[in-house]
Amino acid sequence: MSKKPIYVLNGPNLNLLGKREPEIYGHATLDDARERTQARAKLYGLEIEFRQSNTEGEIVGWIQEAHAKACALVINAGAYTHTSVAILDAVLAADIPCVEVHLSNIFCREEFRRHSYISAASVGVICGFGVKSYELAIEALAERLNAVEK
Ligand code: CA2
Repeated sequence: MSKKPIYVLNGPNLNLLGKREPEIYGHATLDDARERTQARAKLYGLEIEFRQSNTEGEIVGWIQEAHAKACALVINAGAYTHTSVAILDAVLAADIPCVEVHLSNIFCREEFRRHSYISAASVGVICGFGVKSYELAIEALAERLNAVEK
């Protein structure tokens, strides 16, 4: 099994999770998301590196870093999902499996949220399950990485 962590990267405004718009994004905070994702990874003997940034360039830098330091990516790029060719190019260049996640179901909201640049570089997309989306992404990657449940 790989000893490298899964990088779990979060985009703009996700630091507000649990503090605003609970009707869309739920009551769990980003710290709750980190804890639940970490607990799910631990079940498979996997490590995570969980980060959030409001800056596109910083996220691109972390994805570049992941190429050498991570075994896989889980990305909720927030609004950059719908705008960022730079993040798409970084994920393609990282050349490690990426799962795109969203808290909300982006397909039953505004039309502009239906298109994601990240999907083209992802092995799969999970959306609509709140923080559980992150846990499901870890499960999917664990199987792909052949991690054994402990
Ligand atoms: O559903 C998701 O996870 C999104 O990636 C969240 C983004 C949105 O732009 C995407 O279309 C879907 C927004 C993140 C903002 O997060 C907030 C959380 C709580 C309160 C306010 C914003």
